[in-house]
Amino acid sequence: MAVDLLLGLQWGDEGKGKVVDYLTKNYDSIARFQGGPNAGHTLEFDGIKHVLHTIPSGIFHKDAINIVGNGVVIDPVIFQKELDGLEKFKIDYKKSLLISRKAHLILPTHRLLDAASETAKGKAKIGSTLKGIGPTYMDKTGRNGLRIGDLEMDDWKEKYRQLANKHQKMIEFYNVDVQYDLKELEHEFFKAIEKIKELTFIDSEEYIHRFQAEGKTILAEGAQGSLLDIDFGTYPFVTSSNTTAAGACTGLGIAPTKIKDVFGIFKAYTTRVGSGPFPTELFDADGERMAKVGHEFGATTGRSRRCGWLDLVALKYTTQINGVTELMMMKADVLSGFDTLKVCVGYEYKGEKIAHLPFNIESENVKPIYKEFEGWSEDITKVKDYDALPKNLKTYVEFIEKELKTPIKLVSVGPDRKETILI
Ligand code: 2SA
Ligand code: MG
Repeated sequence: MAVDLLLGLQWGDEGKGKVVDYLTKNYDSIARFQGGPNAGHTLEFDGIKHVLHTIPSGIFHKDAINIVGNGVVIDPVIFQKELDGLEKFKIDYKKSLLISRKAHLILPTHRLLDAASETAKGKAKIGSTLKGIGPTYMDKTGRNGLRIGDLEMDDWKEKYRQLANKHQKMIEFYNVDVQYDLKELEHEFFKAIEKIKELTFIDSEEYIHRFQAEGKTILAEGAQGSLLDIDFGTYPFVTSSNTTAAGACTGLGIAPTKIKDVFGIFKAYTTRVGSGPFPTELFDADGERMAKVGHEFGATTGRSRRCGWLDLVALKYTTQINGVTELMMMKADVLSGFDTLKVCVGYEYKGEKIAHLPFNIESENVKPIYKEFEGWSEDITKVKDYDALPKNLKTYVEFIEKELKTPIKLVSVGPDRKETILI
């Protein structure tokens, strides 16, 4: 059976968690393929808000199998906290949560290295979530990493020690002020490892292959967004994994020929957390309004997110790279009440008008060219049918569809599962 992918088309926080939760009933399994606890997937239902970091968003559905793929990096301490959170809601995850033996572990010293590297960069810092993501993927590609499967071997603690010792030397090399008590961090780490060892470890690529052969369906859930992709994002202000469609193949062991639909999730406007270029960023009352009405704060770090108008140039680029078959527009309700809306349809770049993403999209090089749309003032959160939406919102939706040559199949009008309109 085929696999469908769900990905963010902007800089993350598009609302992927909500859509996965909404779609889970159609799939036998939900699988994460990249990233780690830098992600913050927010789900809201029955009046309660849940934030997941490493665990797939299908965990609240009792029949779904949730797979943490080989492309994911796992911090046992954060993972354990997520499990504790599930226990509070009496979620029985022991049978429904499976972890790839090939997933890499985030060590306490990876987190310290992340902090040291960011401090050393000063003003040029990436604005990382400080979860140790970059250093862990560096050890993976540098062929030094420690994996979940190593925990089943007798000598894993020796491997751990070797790696942690090397990290300590590297932290010294950075020569910055990073305070830590490694004993305390390790105590917490080893305790969390014991809890993780109670879970089922799998050879996920083999498991997924068998699962498909039995006719079962999988939804691969992306984390962060396509513009944070290590290859195609706004480098170096990106995360350290492939957040685009190809990442699902390498991060789960799924053949490209098995992928059917690619759901591209985007917000009706744009946000970014952390440093890096953002051509349509707003520094005025409109941006403040988006941040306030949209509650634009990082789900993992609580940092405020930068806000701006929808950037169709960037969206076209990520729609193409991912081969998106269906678009889903989130947070349309946040735009209610604006007199005028703007959409970026091109850039002024080196005195020329261009309609693609150039190599260098720093704001001093790129000036957005906007098309204006009339806004709407109605409260749309209770609307159930597309036809009942304000005319100006439908004009906005249909313009985006036409420009991206891809249908918009879902419009979200509020954070709750129920506040979702299918088209
Ligand atoms: P990292 O930690 O090394 O992956 O950071 C590198 C860049 O990637 C950005 N990044 C993110 N951007 C948006 N959302 C993310 N997840 C959290 C959330 C973020 C939070 O869902 O809200 O709570 O702050 C996420 N994860 C990584 C990051 O800002 C850097 O620009
Ligand atoms: Mg998020």
